Amino acid sequence: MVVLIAESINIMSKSLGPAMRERVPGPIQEMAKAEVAADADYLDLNIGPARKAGDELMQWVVKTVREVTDAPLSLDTTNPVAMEAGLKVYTGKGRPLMNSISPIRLAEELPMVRKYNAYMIGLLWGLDGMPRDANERGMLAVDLIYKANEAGIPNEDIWIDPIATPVSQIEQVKSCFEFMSMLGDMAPGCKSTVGLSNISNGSPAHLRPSLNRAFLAMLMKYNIYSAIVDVADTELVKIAHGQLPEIVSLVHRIMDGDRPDPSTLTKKELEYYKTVRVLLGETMYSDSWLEL
Ligand code: THG
Repeated sequence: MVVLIAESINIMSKSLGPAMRERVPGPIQEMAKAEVAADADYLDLNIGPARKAGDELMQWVVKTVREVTDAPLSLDTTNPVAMEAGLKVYTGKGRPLMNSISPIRLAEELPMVRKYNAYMIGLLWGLDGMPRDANERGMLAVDLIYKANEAGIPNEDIWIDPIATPVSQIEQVKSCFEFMSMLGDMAPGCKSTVGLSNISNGSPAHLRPSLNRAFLAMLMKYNIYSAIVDVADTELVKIAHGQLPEIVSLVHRIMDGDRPDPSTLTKKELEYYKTVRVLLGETMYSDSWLEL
């Protein structure tokens, strides 16, 4: 079972962004109920950088969602003042998840993790931006975990996010997998997560689920603990819940080098086969990869 963090309550969303800015509770509460009904374990409340009155916005979103569900929440903002404001009013089931903790804001963010008994998602984002390869991710992870431990946070409360990039940046995708294969040995006890939909950012809408599903099945080979996902994708939720074991094992066999005869595969298996080969960097990505 992969722990699912629902992504859709997001300031970037065409429908919910305006609702957040104008403090209209209805659409946000409907989405929260839909995410819980779709089996989300956490609801991500992403208010972005929230430079202007971020503290008031985060408190409003937390309280608005709390009126319809007591599901655990993931507070997602790069504004530490807004983060703390949300933690202050946090109630409900389970511990809060502090999302998008970054090496560049650790001094402000780490003390809050203990103070509010939260879990933390640590982004492997370097002081000069995106890490270039798996080793840079490793160095960032070691440094982040060391500083978190120093602040009294045990590995079990740290969820490492290697940062997924769009499939068009295939070298980054490969290094994300390589890093995930090392994480268990590097940081025993640490958990992991990934913003799954990042992989299909910029791809045509009707093709995004194929990429997201294959990416999740591949990450499961490295025992990914959780993922930030669109829970409206029921096939994706099934994969996460272990309800499509034959598909997941096919994906893992392909990753191990097995190349089944495509004519023996069902239509669905063939779709995964093609997509996994794109994500392994064996087939060049194009918006028509499934038709090849
Ligand atoms: N890691 C961590 N947190 C994260 C991310 C990550 N939080 C934000 C983001 N990345 C994950 N959340 C989303 C939310 C929405 C989408 C992608 C990632 C998305 N939305 C559609 C779009 O933009 O086309 C639909 C938007 C709409 O409703 O209008 O793709 O990597 N730790």
